[in-house]
Amino acid sequence: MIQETSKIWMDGEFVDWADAKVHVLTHTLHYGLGVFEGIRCYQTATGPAVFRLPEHVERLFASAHISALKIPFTREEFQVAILETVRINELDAGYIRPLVYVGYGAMGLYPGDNPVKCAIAAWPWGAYLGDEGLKNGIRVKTSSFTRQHINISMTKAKVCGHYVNSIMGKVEAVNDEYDESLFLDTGGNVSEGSGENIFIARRGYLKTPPLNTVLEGITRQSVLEIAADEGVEVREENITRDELYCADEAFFTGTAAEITPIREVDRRQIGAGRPGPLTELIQSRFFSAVRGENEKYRHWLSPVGT
Ligand code: PPE
Repeated sequence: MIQETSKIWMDGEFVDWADAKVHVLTHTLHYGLGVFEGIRCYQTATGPAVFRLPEHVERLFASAHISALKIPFTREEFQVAILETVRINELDAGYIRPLVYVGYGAMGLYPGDNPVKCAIAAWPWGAYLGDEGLKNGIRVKTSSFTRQHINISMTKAKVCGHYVNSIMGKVEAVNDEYDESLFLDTGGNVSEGSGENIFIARRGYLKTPPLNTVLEGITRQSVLEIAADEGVEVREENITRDELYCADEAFFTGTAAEITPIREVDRRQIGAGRPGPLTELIQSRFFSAVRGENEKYRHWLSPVGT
């Protein structure tokens, strides 16, 4: 169960958690055209701070633009509302979920003049794939469902309906007693997890799929920057399934998943079957960055303030 907090921001005002409701004929609930974000807030020595807030708000607006939804707020208003949502709920650390959806009005596929509605919720959320997974690595199953084709779903947009594909894979993986699913794209290359980007390490360098069929992950981007600062080469190139099987290391990146090592794929051990040196390096640099312990990455944090 979700850990409830006190208030949810809805269209410019805060309402009690229990009152944050919509009509059952809300357009997005039927057809899936809505866009969302997942953002984390971390505890730092100088108080809670939101990780890469402008980048997340920018992606939310890009998702809306791709989906032809006009958000009735500015980027600045959204950023302020996100910080206020963390503050009002007195969260030290947690997860923030902004959502933009098509409200009640006409039914039928044409969204017409239905209002574009917005909400922001925030709640405490620990390790997405478990503390044990974060520490020792997770077991992954290649999904029998293919990732959406780039001209079927606009993968640069974080659209609610895209996650049906993710859920199919996730449920299949969990039912088969794995922790997470991995999708291949229509060309057969490794794409991404149900809610994560993937990296592999091989012969001393990192490799991640190019931004064709995958979400433009903000954690992925942070890893690219950390790797560059550490002098670790990263190639944005296609990865095949057998190449993944033979990787020295592999890990998932995502706001919810953070940096989660992968220790097994399809019952094949990856590398030594535990987090390898590059994974541990990236993971430790990432966690010190989000906790404000590294001056170099201080600009990634927006203090929540009092
Ligand atoms: N790919 C997908 C499909 C995806 O959903 C996410 C985030 C990523 C990659 C990584 O992107 P980023 O968070 O910017 O590094 N998935 C979000 C939803 C998870 C959920 O279960 O809900 C997240 O991590 O917030």
